[in-house]
Amino acid sequence: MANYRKEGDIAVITLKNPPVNALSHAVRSSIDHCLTRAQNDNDVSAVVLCGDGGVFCAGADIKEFSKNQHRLVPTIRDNVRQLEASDKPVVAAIAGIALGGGLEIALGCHYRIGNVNARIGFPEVLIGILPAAAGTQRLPRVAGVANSLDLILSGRHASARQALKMGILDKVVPGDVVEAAIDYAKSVAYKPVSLRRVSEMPVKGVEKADILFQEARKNTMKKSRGAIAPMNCLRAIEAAVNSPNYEEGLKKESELGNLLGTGNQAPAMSYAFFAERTAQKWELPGGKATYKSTKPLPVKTAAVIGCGTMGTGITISLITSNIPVVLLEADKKLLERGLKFIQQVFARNVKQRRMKADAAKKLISLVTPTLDYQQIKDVDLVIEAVFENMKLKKEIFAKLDAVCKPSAILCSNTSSLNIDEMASATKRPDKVVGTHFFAPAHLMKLLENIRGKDTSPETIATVMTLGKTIKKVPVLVGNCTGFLGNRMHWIRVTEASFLIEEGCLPEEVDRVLEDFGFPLGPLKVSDLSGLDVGWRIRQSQGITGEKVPAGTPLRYRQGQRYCPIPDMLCEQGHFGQKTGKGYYKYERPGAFQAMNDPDIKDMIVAYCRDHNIERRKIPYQEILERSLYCMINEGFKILEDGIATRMEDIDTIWLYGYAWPRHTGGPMYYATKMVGLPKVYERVCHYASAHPDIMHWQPSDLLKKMALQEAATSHL
Ligand code: 3H9
Repeated sequence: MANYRKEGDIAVITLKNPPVNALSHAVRSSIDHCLTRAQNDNDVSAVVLCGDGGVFCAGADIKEFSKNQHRLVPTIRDNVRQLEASDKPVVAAIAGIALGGGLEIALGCHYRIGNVNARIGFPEVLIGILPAAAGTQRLPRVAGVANSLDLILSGRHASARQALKMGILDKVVPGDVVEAAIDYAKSVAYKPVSLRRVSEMPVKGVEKADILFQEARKNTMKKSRGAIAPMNCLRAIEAAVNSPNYEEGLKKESELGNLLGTGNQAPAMSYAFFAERTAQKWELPGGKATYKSTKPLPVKTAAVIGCGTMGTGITISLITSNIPVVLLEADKKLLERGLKFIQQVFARNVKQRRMKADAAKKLISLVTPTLDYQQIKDVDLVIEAVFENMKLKKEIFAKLDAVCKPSAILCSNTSSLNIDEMASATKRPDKVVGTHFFAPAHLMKLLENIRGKDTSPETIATVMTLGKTIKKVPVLVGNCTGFLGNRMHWIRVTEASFLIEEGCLPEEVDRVLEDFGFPLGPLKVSDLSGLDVGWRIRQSQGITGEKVPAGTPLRYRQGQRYCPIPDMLCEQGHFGQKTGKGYYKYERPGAFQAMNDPDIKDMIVAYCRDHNIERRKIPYQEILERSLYCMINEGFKILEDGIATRMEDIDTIWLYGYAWPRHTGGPMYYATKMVGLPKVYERVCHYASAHPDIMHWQPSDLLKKMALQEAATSHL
């Protein structure tokens, strides 16, 4: 758990808990023992603390939280105290990462040396807690208030260079950091450590603290959207400044930390952390193949077909991970426009100092633009990203099949169309797969990979691995209309249109969901992604355009209730943000800020009047339940159908593709752990009987089964 060895008179303590040296109880106990041994050994003059496997430490073992084992002594705080109290200088040798509790124990050491590639941070806020092993009290003493607010509230990782500038690291070295730390330890071996004890240092940057806190509070309130950890982190940093001494600050940190530790948001966010990782461990239904049993093919070169918003975003994602891309487009002007967009994105990155100009130039040079299919014949993988038209996509897949080398994998970026139909245009259906990126593709983390009926495990392994390589969160799903994400999203948008028809205004629906924690309500999201997209799909399915005689109360399509308001908007050119009008109005086409539109209100009210629909005031709770439970019910149907194999897959897709508020874990976690399935099922049944003409309210059998099971066990 932690190794002890001696290099001359330097004791070297190496944390050993692969893969990230998390501070489990066993590791913490080992640190305690090793440190005591070093203290008691008269031949030891100084100590180096490092991590095994090129990693210093990723912090507390998050798996211990649900079992409360993180409270067993010695705690991380005890480790920190013991490190600091040592009379012999302790030098932290940081390779790889020092995160959370890992950084806290480093701050317990008297000196910190990092490797050039080290990353440092306090990501606790992302799992709903705060750096409660004195991190909120010690960082401001080392790096100042402004840097502490930046790191602790964002959870971001700072580079070694940044950490050096902030004063967190004393030195950054290019080579072996342990060797460097041993040399450093020798040089400070007999120096007194009292001046190096962080708890005895004053907080830095207190002069401007009031203004910084004021600003941080304003931003945090705006951004946290119901998550309570960010504000508690902020209060803990304030306590470092305002408490009479270090110990009092620590008490406040404990109080705030305990509040988070006993609430329901931290477990939800820890679940989300592991759900993302579980989702990447894909398996086929029935365990026919798994990520463990299947080797991916190498992807050294790729091609992207189509130079629109998606194609260019995908290209940027690939080249950013050093995968050369042949970018193919049928239209020369579009190709030029796409290339210009790619250049602009990198130019912006350079301007914002996210990368150096020469690095950007090198990455842009990885794009080979072309109008000629012959240029893609040798690539390992192709991603088709043309617009959503099956006929066109099938033509392209037939062409790709004819041109590309036999081992090449053919992917489609479709957001809803049938992968098997595209595969049928080729002689290699085993190598056809869906890779659904989310717009903007170079920024959004989710990659929804869709397996067709013939897609081989090797092809699946390749696109799942590719997802990780290009720093996305890949999730594997089955093939159905809308796949997993859009199938659920469309249901919530449809339900929103029924709510509007019955009495809500768009802003009322959106406000409830924004209060719940979404950055944008479903109707603002529809405006953002373009109302015309769904309209064209409905038109192609022949379910729009029919005029309804005035006086007819509600409209039906194929026996189901159908709300024509979204179609009416499109008929009037309201395509959303891009046309400057949708459910909302915008200052100009493309502007982001949605404004309530009195004309929309008039249009909705007139429509209801003309069709004898009596509008009513819909209670807040009903809007919330109907908006969430309809899609949760669909989530259970998706599990039933085998489109997803685990709840974690659904939650990960919603967390990363649709900005589901992380502090509630995702739709399935929220339903299962926060609301309770018996209650969700009861409300779904209630809405099913209130709206027998809305098919999506028919309760899922799986939901029913699990709810009844839970109700039965809770009565035992
Ligand atoms: C804390 O420290 C609280 C204290 O302040 C106060 C306490 C009182 N614990 O992500 P990867 C596992 S809170 C347990 O795939 P990467 C992970 O599940 C903690 N397990 O690799 C995965 O397991 P598996 C603050 C952990 O290279 C494997 O390691 N720290 C932990 O893409 C590989 O992970 C954090 O929040 C952990 N702390 O990224 C850091 N960390 O192979 C959270 C990882 O079975 N961790 N695992 O699926 C991370 O951000 C990333 O995992 C890291 C590596 C950057 C470290």
